[in-house]
Amino acid sequence: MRTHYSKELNPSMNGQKVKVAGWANDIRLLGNIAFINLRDRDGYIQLTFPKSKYPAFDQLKNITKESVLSAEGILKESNQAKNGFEILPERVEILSKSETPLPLDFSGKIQSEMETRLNSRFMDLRNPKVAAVFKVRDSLLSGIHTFMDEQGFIEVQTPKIVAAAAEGGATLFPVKYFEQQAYLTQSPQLFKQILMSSGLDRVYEIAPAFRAEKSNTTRHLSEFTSFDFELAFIDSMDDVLEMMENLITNTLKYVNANAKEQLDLLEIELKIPKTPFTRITFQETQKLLEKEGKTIVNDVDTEAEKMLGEIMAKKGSEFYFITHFPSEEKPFYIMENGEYCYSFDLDYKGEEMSSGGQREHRYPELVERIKKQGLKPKDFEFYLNAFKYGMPPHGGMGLGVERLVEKVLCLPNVREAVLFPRDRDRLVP
Ligand code: AMO
Repeated sequence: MRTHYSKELNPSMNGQKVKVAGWANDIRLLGNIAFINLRDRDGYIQLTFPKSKYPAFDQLKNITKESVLSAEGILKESNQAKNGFEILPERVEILSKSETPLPLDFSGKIQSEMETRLNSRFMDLRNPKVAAVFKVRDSLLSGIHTFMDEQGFIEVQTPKIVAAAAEGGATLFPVKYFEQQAYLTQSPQLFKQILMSSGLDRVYEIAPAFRAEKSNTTRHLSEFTSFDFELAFIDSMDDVLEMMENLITNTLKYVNANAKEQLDLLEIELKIPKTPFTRITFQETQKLLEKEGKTIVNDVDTEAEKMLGEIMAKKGSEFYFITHFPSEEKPFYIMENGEYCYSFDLDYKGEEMSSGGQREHRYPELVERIKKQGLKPKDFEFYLNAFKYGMPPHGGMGLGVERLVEKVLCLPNVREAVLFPRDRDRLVP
């Protein structure tokens, strides 16, 4: 239906016949001339209709704002038009007439509530700045795929309907699975670990994960995109941390190189962090926060995360690892060493992006840890079997893709980084 997208047109094509298509972003009907500002995926095109040259001039009044049009005509260089050219259409076809009034002013001139915007997300996304978020997200995911591929990881898909909780029972969504009780997966954790004993010793997955988060916050979703990797034959947790920081820097470089236009539109200057990222232990974190009057016991709560973000920003670190959490705080699959365990969180500007660690690969120790956490080894038989017949030392991490997009683009809410967010109150659209 088109010969060119807006981006592919320029004044040097003066005199050329072109066909364009898109939405009627703005319509101005004057006595002897009319203008339609046509919007497509990449930008805007000015259609100019002098009454004397366009026989169907009177029919232009039937076009409503946001109707979908195609227009064929001659491109003409013009100093008055924004892009330095306009199109003088010979023919315009209304492909889909828009109803009025519109459910949302998506132009950004009037600030709409997030709820209103999400209710009419199809229209909200017609705002180029809103759409740019998803182009950056796409670029970020391409960057991740590129890096993982270069590092010899294979991409896998593991089940989303599962029989056991990987991350504790509190946030499980139950599913009736024929005659059995099943759940939506919270994380591919158990499966990516099982794969470490299979010989596929570097795997990654980017897939939905589900958490029945009871409270509505700006950083929690009921359905999020979990990017996980698992790496076998590691000497220590440091191997995972190094992979992680290379992954982050390479991915951000990729985004800078491939989504420059969108970053500019969103006025984001993306800084590439220096490696190695700062590493602080949980104990050191406790001390740093204590100085600021904040006490943490076993975990870094949201307030503490934010405070730590400010402390680290002053030291020039946007990305930093918190390592060696107390053993009882972290899931059974993490390897412990007495009081603390080989686990880490990767935080970015005061928010947790990822957590991971070295896993307990020794069967007897793993069974002990499961029991210690009040769980039944029998419920994890399918997982534990993989540890009985040759399981290499391994580690890995899980990262919330939406949280990374949120922080990279300085968005006020994680929902801005999801096309159709799912939360405590939202199931449609
Ligand atoms: P964890 O539970 O910390 O670890 O989750 C990993 C990362 O996933 C993101 N995340 C979320 N994002 C949005 N909404 C949510 N409700 C939500 N829950 C988690 C966060 C978090 O850092 N199996 C381990 C990972 C591992 O050890 O490999 C796990 O799932 O960014």
